Amino acid sequence: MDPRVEQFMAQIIAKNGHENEFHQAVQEVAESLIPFIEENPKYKHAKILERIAEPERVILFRVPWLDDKGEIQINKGYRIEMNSAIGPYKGGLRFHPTVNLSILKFLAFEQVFKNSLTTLPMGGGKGGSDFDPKGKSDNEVMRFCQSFMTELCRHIGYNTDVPAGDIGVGGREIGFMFGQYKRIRNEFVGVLTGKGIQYGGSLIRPEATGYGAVYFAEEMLKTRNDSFKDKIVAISGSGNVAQYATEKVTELGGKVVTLSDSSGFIHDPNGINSEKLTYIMELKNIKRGRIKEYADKFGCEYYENKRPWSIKCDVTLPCATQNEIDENDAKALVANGCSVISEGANMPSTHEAVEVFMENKILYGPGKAANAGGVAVSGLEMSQNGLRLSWTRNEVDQRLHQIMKDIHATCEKYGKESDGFINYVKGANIGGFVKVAEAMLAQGAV
Ligand code: NDP
Ligand code: 2IT
Repeated sequence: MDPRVEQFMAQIIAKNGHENEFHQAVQEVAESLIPFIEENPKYKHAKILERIAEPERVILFRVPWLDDKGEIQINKGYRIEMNSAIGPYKGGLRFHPTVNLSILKFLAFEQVFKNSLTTLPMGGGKGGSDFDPKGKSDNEVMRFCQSFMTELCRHIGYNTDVPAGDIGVGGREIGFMFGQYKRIRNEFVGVLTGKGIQYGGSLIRPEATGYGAVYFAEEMLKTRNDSFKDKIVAISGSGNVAQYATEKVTELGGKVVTLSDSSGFIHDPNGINSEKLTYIMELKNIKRGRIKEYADKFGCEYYENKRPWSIKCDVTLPCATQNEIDENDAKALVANGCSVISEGANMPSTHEAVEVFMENKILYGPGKAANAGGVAVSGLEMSQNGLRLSWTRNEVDQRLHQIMKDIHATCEKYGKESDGFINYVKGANIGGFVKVAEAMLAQGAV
């Protein structure tokens, strides 16, 4: 490791205990940025990177709620307000039993760079709870969301901090939280994004992250005069991001052959066409069932407790969770001929996996660039709420598409190496950093 990065990381580790995921996210950024900052001493003197790595505010609270048996349950609630240099804090809420401070700080840290890359005026934040929505009734989810928002509502606001969804938080949860916010604060404002279309949501927001990750992959393919036509695509996850990534790949002529959940993955060599995707959407969004049921219905293979990275494919879209591709998975993907990775999930590849992609000159789009389409359309939802009008599907989709093209161009600008290879990690990190750093310089030591 570069000794300057090592020295910087020693401070981060000393200050942030055992927060391994946070260390991992900061180190990846530091590796790109420290050489750049050496060439731009104004950022060094103002300690911009040191400041960016410290949240402006961390809010931790108790979330008590009554289950269907009348028993009190207690969860932790969090909101990390990471950076507000270029706009109100913005970022999702995650409800999953693995949620802790390390996970949310890594997500909030990445969000700062991602939101800057979108070109929209949004700072970075993230929040959530260790609440597990799996197996809970709609009433239990509602009572939990109401209790969570009863505390959160005093910390957020449409000019302060605007949460949205992430793992375990979709339209149902956003609806319950919006209702509670409105009831307590007595104001109808765009304080959350990912809202239902009847009460201020944006068309294309549900599709945005998955579509965006595919648009980004398409731009990467274009640099090699290639396209999605006839490509075999392996996708992980089967939630919001995975579903709409599948839809867009199929529309562009590619064939999606895998999807997964935390229990295992399905391999359908015939491809997950639109009829099969409709089944998955019903299974996952309404019945809240398991992906195994797809294999039973359509007669394909199901691999229990396995991830899809052993399957031969041309393009990989990891759309489930952090660190789901390790070094061996990365080697298997490369050995099987995969040459494009576009991350729908946040930090799905370990540090070692990324090294494998780099050594093999894979077109590797890191999450903070590739999955920025979700928060970009959240930004467009905020704009529409501010204007008190709604744009058409086509208008929002075109804006999303253009934003993903622009993010690709930014990555190319800052990440192109002398041999022509585009280092998207470096490009995204520097490209996201510059706007935030300039704003922080202008605003003084705050
Ligand atoms: P969903 O809750 O809709 O779906 C999550 C999917 O990932 C499910 O299939 C889930 O399986 C699987 N999964 C979750 N945790 C694990 C785990 N620990 N191991 C294996 N599989 C797991 O979430 P989203 O689709 O919204 O989010 C997916 C990823 O995309 C996350 O990394 C998120 O941060 C990122 N992202 C989301 C955005 C958005 O707009 N929603 C925007 C940008 C990034 P199971 O049902 O079994 O838990
Ligand atoms: O990781 C992410 O970018 C999100 N979960 C979406 C955040 C948002 O505010 O739309």
